[in-house]
Amino acid sequence: MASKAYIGLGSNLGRRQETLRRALDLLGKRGRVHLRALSQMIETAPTGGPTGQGDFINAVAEIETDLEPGALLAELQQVENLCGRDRSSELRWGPRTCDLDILLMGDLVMRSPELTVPHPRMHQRLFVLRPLAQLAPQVVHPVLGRTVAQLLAEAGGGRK
Ligand code: A4P
Ligand code: MG
Repeated sequence: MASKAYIGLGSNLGRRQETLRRALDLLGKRGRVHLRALSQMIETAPTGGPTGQGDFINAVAEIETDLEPGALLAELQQVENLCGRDRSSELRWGPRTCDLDILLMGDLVMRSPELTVPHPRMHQRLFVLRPLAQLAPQVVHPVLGRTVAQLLAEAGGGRK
């Protein structure tokens, strides 16, 4: 059965918007993931990581897929690689051409060494919650039991 999932996209190296568009295009063309909606692309200051790295472009996509969670992660990582990501030369939370994270996947809750869903830091991050709230304000976080709109307000997203 197909599940609905939300994917966080981020880039702060190279042609950021173009890279994210290419990632979405590839995901669609490869045929395992169906793109249903896309938030605006927003420019955000980097959270964590080395100082001096450039601002990010972030967005969230709503998808449908028949893939199991682990296979969806593998698919996202292959697309990251096709978009020029080279993990071997990266610092934690440092600059990257293309980061695709699984934020939510229906009501799934899982924690394995490779994959944690919902994404463990999504509820603290305005660069995730703002675009996610454009698509899914009433979706409930299955661990925290609060809607995306509530999480955004609690993270300070109501403030300018
Ligand atoms: N992994 C576990 N759970 C997941 C999941 N739900 N989705 C594992 C995707 N991957 C998941 O990821 C590291 C490992 O996390 C993977 O091998 C996978 O098995 P990665 O893509 O290599 O690196 P990452 O995403 O940088 O790691 P991490 O620690 O998840 O970073 P965050 O927390 O996502 O932070 N500031 C702004 N403004 N915008 C950003 O987009 N991104 C980060 C990355 C930091 N600061 C940022 C931004
Ligand atoms: Mg990632």
